[in-house]
Amino acid sequence: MTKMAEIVDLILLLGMLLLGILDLASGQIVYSVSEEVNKGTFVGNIAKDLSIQAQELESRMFQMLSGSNMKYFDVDLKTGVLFVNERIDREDLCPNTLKCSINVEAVVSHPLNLYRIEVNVLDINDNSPTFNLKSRYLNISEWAFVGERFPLPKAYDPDVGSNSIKSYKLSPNEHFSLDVHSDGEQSVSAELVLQKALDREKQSVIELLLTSVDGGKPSRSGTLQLVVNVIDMNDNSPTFSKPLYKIHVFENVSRGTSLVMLNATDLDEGVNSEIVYSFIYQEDAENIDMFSIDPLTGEITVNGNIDFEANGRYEIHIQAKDKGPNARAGHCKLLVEVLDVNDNVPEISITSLVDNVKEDSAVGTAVALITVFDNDAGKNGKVNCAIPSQIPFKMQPSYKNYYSLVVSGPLDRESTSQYN
Ligand SMILES: [Ca+2]
Ligand SMILES: [Ca+2]
Ligand SMILES: [Ca+2]
Ligand SMILES: [Ca+2]
Repeated sequence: MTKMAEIVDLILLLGMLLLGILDLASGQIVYSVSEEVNKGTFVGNIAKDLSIQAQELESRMFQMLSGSNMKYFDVDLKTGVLFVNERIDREDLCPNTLKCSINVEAVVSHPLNLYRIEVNVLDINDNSPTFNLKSRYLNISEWAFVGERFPLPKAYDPDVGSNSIKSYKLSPNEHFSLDVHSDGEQSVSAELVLQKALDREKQSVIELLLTSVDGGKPSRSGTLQLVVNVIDMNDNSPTFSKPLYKIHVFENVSRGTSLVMLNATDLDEGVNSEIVYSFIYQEDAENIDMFSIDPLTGEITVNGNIDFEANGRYEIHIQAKDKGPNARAGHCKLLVEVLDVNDNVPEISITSLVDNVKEDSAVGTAVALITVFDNDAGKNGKVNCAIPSQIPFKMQPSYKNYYSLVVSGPLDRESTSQYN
């Protein structure tokens, strides 16, 4: 056919369409073909379906009308077979629509006729569900209630119908289950449901795998890593390493000396575990001022002059409090035993004294009663009382700190008239 003849034919055809002479409905045929099939795949036999002899196609100048969809198909003029001429991607051709079809038109002359051919493109499951993220972080308080729900991102699958997303699955774990909602076709979503209470102190991060599965045969799937960060709550009190600390200190210890480092720990995190140490002032504990405590380290130091004789034992109550909201506290007791140092000189007092001793006084005659007292305690308070041995007197212990000075040898006024 010459170019001129073609144009004439076309004008004629358009004229007929305008006048409504051409019966389009009579020329309508419908075929179906799957997407992504090979070039040359049989779609239908046009000659047979339009009741045209295959050998007449050429003589009646059968031709597909130029249009944007023509490239997908071609006709073998010898056999009348309509076949796939180019790759058909349903998802590219008809994104987000359930039904996808390609309309092509064909024309024959003698007599002139126009045919419309509709080819339905059938979906195949050639896409896997995908999430637009590799991983999703969820911050969940360790105080979340069992039964609490947490929405999850949806996956996307460009296929349609049963080839699209059908369900979600969750990796086995002890804390969460999955609730899958199917709100009609193309809309399946999932929520995490807390099944067992969280405890940040036991496990602070929980990793899960969410899998989206489509309904194709065979099915395809896509995964999303879920990272649950368990947010700390102030549910632990500081605890001292020992409920009772016992220390000994010499009474002459100098001010500022470090005595002991108390240690408390709190299993929580951040401010919920930051500890402040302090003394608990009780009614009978005014002597605590002898000591001080470092609020940050728990170090106890001497803050006064410790005097065994004034107080030999201190009992101090200490608290460790965290800085969290609704602060929690732990307690311990510190016992300080003061050790005596020999810092007191024995005091000797003569209770009674015989002014004159006769030189014929018998051995054993008491001439004085002496009291010895030492403010120190224990060994340091023990007093040994003695007098020079070359004189005829001796000390004789009588009762506790009392001694008697007794004559221990012959007295001779002529040789020694006075003893001091
Ligand atoms: Ca799919
Ligand atoms: Ca598909
Ligand atoms: Ca705490
Ligand atoms: Ca906690």
